[in-house]
Amino acid sequence: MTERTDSQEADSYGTGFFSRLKERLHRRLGVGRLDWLAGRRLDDELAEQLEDQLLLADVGVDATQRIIDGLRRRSTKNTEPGSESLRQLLRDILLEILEPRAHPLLIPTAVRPFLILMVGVNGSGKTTTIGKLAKRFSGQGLSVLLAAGDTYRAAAIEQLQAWGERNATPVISQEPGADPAAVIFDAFEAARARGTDVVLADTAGRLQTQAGLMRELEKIVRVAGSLDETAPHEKMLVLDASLGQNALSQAVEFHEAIGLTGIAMTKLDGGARGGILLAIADRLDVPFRFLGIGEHADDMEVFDAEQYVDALLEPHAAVEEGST
Ligand SMILES: Nc1nc2c(ncn2[C@@H]2O[C@H](COP(=O)(O)OP(=O)(O)OP(=O)(O)O)[C@@H](O)[C@H]2O)c(=O)[nH]1
Ligand SMILES: [Mg+2]
Repeated sequence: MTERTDSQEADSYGTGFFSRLKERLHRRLGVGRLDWLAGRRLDDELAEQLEDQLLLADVGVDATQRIIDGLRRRSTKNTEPGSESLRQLLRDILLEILEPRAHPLLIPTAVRPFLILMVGVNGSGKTTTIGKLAKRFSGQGLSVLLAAGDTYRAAAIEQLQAWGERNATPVISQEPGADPAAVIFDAFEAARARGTDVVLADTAGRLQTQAGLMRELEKIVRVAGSLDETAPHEKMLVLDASLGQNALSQAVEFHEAIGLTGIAMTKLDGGARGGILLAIADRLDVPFRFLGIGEHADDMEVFDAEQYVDALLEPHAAVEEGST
């Protein structure tokens, strides 16, 4: 893995977000072409066609229904809806779904150490996202410590150590097979003793059973709470956006088990259509914090609802290539 250049690094801290997002997000992202809306009224045929496009983009049945219902309700007030007004209505409705979920992760100065517990199924991008966050926070002048809470696989500890070396960030780890709650407990105590600002705790994505994994995460949360009753201060689910509706069921399951406070969506540079964020936003009141758009340390953006909706509705998307 190679590090990226300084100009790309500057970009990832806020400027040029939209152009970078468009450039990096996979061209499949989006609901597809909408020019066929031109000059048409919202009749049943149009509603059905739009419904198909939303479903293909992973928006899911419930959120798609909500969007189409919203369009029907509002467009009846409009006697002659042209293409722009329908498109504008659609944009408004998507924004109304995503805007309430746009709360950036803030690290209050009064909370030290600030413990971020990263959870998610195997391969979703937890360890990579920890590396990206460590770089981001260090760049903001915060001291960071990593906790190797995925003790299920020896390689997981090594992978986290590699990220620690890349960012010059200390890593607290124990032997493979150790109790993850104990590792995170130790890391939190060490961070407290050293005056560290942020602890990023990795966890396993797979145990023998999914129920076992949820019990382990519940225990970690309990043990962290015994050190500081407000910890973990962030319980962040890492979700692979290319999994489509499976990402929604994962979000529901993790939220029921430990009560999530944030979501990082990864692999939006892959084959994802991106509508899954609408499905999740429609179902769960959990903010989207970050978008992962690559494997490198700088390939992450803060979620912005307006820019995301514009990326979804951009005509550059899949249908142009005839790939739906
Ligand atoms: N294209 C792309 N790849 C990503 C992104 N985030 C992570 N990956 C890749 O996805 C793979 C899995 O990432 P990990 O960070 O190891 O996932 P994990 O959740 O820690 O997995 P386990 O430790 O097995 O539970 C790696 O090859 C990463 O490089 C992303 O935003 N875009
Ligand atoms: Mg991992």
